[in-house]
Amino acid sequence: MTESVFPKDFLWGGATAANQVEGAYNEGGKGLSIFDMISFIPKEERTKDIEMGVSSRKELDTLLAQDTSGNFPKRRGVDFYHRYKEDIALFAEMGFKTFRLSISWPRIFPNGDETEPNEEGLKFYDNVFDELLKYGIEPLVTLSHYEIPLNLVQKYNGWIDRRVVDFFTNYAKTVFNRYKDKVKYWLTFNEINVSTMEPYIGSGILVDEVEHVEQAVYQALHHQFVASARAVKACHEIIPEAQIGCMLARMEVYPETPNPDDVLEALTQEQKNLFFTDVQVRGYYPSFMLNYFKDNGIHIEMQPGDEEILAQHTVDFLSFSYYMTMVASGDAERVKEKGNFFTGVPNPYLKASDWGWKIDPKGLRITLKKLYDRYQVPLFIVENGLGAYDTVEEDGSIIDDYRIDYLRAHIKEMGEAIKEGVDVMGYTSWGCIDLISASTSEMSKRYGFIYVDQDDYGNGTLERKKKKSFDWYKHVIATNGAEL
Ligand code: BGP
Repeated sequence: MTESVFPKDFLWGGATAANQVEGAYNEGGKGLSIFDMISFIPKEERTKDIEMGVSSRKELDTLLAQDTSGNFPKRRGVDFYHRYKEDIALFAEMGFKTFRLSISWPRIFPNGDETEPNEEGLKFYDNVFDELLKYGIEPLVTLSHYEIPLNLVQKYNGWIDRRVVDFFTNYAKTVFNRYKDKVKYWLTFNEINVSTMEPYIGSGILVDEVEHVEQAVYQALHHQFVASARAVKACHEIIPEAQIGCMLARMEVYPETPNPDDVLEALTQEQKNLFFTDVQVRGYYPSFMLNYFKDNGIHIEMQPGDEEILAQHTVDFLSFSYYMTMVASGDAERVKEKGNFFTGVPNPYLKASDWGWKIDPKGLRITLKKLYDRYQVPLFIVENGLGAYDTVEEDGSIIDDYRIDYLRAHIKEMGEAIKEGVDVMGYTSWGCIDLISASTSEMSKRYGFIYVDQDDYGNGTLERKKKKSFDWYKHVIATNGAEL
């Protein structure tokens, strides 16, 4: 057998988020979350690729008045809430060392601002963690994966209000205390940088209710940074042996040409992407960002002690999602190309997924090297994968060679980065079981090793089926990445 370049205790696994898999949106005492309000819009009727946001109270009220049995895919997920045992057994069969999931904040605090948690919600995750531990799978838990209780939006306009820091701290302490013997790996906010691009999803902000959107967004973000640092502090105090990380939607940006204007633009975009991890890993706002605030009339209101807590309670590791790379041009007039949350100019060297996301395995290696050079903390790839349409053959098989090719190429480059000295803790492929897409609410955009029988409109038996990639990944894990 070829020798593995991956560390012996490398954390192989898969990743999900509560709002995209659980369903049962109104069971077990759960309150509504911001994602429960996203209705499905078929591709032909969509005006933009990303349909994640709600911007006004009126829009929210209209959605609240709608029949809940209709078009709200994130409310139904793939029924993990009732089928977690079956799903975890399949993850165990693949040999997962870890499983990334998120706790739904409104399952624990239905309104977000009460002091007493919902016992039924706590019990659900006890059961899930017990089931994982039964198979020796380490839970990797995101505290907030686009999952703000709706009440906090309605009453406080989300993270703009400083009081939300206390609500979140109470939530974080509650789950650390409850699960201290079960969960050793934690993440604070999923893709924290999405806050500036999608304020409703990232920070629970209704933009129609604020005068200066950027001011509001960065103030909310400051509160999230403080809340994240407080969670790090509490986690270390309550579970000393635990490790807690931040989470970034990583965007590697290439300059289109060696023209210094393109290079400078690429660098500026990178700095804006890395600002979030600068604060969470280094513990302070970088000077280029302070300057940006000054130039744009943004004033961040800080309370005494904020700078100290950011500096003293930095994360143990940096985790990130990686799907694609972008290309920057110094010429702002050029045609913009779509990506997940980012735009750029076309890269003629790369192919794209059916959703236009550029496939770039080597970019993962570049990113790993760059992040490790900059921060010198362990890295964890907690999302990577190919969203694709799958076909169930007549004999029931699903031959997803395109997914295997994608993952193989990325894992290979991750191995190269490790060989070159980068400290990588683990790899959790996104959507290890098919789930509802975050950006489009489609079910047909599938990432899984496990197929779920459900269409974009919620029709289907929800039956689980192994795809060809299931056995492939099982072998990857069994050989600790030596055989891809
Ligand atoms: C990330 C999110 C995930 C996930 C993934 C794929 O941004 O953290 O929740 O869904 O992207 O995106 P999509 O579902 O839009 O294909």
